[in-house]
Amino acid sequence: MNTTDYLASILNQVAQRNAGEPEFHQAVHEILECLGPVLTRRPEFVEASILERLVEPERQIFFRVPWVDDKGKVHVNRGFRIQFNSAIGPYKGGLRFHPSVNAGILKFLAFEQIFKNSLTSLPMGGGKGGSDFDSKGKSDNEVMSFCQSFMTELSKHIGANSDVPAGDIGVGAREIGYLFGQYKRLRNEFTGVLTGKSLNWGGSLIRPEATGYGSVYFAVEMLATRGESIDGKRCVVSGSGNVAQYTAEKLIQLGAVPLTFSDSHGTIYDPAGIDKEKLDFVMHLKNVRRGRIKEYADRFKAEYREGATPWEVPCDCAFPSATQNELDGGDAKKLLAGGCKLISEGANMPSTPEAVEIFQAAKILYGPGKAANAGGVATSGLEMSQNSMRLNWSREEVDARLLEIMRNIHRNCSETAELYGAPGNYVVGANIAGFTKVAESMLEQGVV
Ligand code: NDP
Ligand code: 2IT
Repeated sequence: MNTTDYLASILNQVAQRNAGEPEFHQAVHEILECLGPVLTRRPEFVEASILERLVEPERQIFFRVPWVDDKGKVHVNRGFRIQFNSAIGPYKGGLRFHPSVNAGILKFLAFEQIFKNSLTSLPMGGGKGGSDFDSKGKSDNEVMSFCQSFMTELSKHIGANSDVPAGDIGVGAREIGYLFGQYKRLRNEFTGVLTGKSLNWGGSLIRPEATGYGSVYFAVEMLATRGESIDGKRCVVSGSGNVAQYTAEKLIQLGAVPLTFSDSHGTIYDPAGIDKEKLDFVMHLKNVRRGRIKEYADRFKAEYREGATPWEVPCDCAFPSATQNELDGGDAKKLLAGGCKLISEGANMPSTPEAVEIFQAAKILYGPGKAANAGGVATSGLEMSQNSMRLNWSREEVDARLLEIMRNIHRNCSETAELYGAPGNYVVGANIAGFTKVAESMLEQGVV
């Protein structure tokens, strides 16, 4: 069988075995379509059935999460942990709490995580978990009740040396606190079993900022290849959660001008630019009061676009930082028409395949999520190191390491793309570089 037919047969098998999971198929397709040239150079990967093994999670854990609301009513959610690949380290990846969560979404996220974690150069395998729990409108007490029940089951399957979860959509400092408290109570162990912890009890400085900061550092590196800087660039940002907030913070620090935020209800557009004071308002609104982004437009002179995304706002750079498939082909065309020259993906798989194709055809700078947003998990890796050593690095030290890691990822992606005849193509570079390290490790460890 030639390489094209071989890759098609694997994709076909993935589609059949994982029916009704379009996001997982999409993530596998996006990786596999880059791997042809690697398989030609490295036939031993085909002989050892590396791909057949890679697309099958090592372990999937599904469980019931019963919990009691403030009125005494019992609810039941679903809990998941996908332990996808442990070739290069303990499973590592976030927990997502959102009503849209199902096995297919978490498999796509865990699969992406394998290659992202490989790119960081730190020893972390790929995993992801979460629940269809919706924290919107729930009291802190209800969120705690849910988290304690969720961890009661999850605690049987994780550990500082086996699987180390963290945050993702709907899981921030509050949830990590409740989850850690319950783990410690069940196991009578104070370990680095979660990352994104509070600074008071084993967290790392810069972890909250890391995904957004890293996405901007990656953008800075991409711009440098064209002799440009981020200073003065007008930027659109989607989402208004952890990643979006710290993307905006770093943009402001570097002299760029964020223009938008969004949430699942709509987008705010501030033509005057979002400055530090306005960002502080957003952080309080979203992290403390847990309100809607619309309030920004009530507070400052800005436009609120109900039901809209930020992609029609003219800009130099775009930072999709909300969720998967939030930017489609039509949006990609709008961005290009508005003058956009760079996309750095803070979210996981935010651009549809059509959008990616349009960006690549236009030869603009396009940094795929698994490279551009790897700063979050990389800093989780640094948190694990600090926990193992039982010490804390300073803010400057962690930030310097994050910056160095993002520069290395950029260099690795660029050099790999060049080596495989696709200069400037960060999709090819990230997928091949991330894959090769994992595939070699699997080969070295035998058939497991
Ligand atoms: P948060 O929960 O802090 O924020 C999520 C934001 O995205 C909110 O503004 C939310 O709006 C919006 N959003 C979520 N789902 C949808 C949807 N279906 N449609 C429109 N908007 C939506 O999550 P994070 O900032 O942590 O995560 C954002 C993205 O970044 C995700 O793709 C995540 O996987 C990725 N990521 C996160 C990392 C991290 O360290 N946290 C690391 C690497 C990637 P609303 O409040 O209305 O739901
Ligand atoms: O998608 C991601 O990389 C994350 N949600 C962060 C994972 C982590 O373990 O810090």
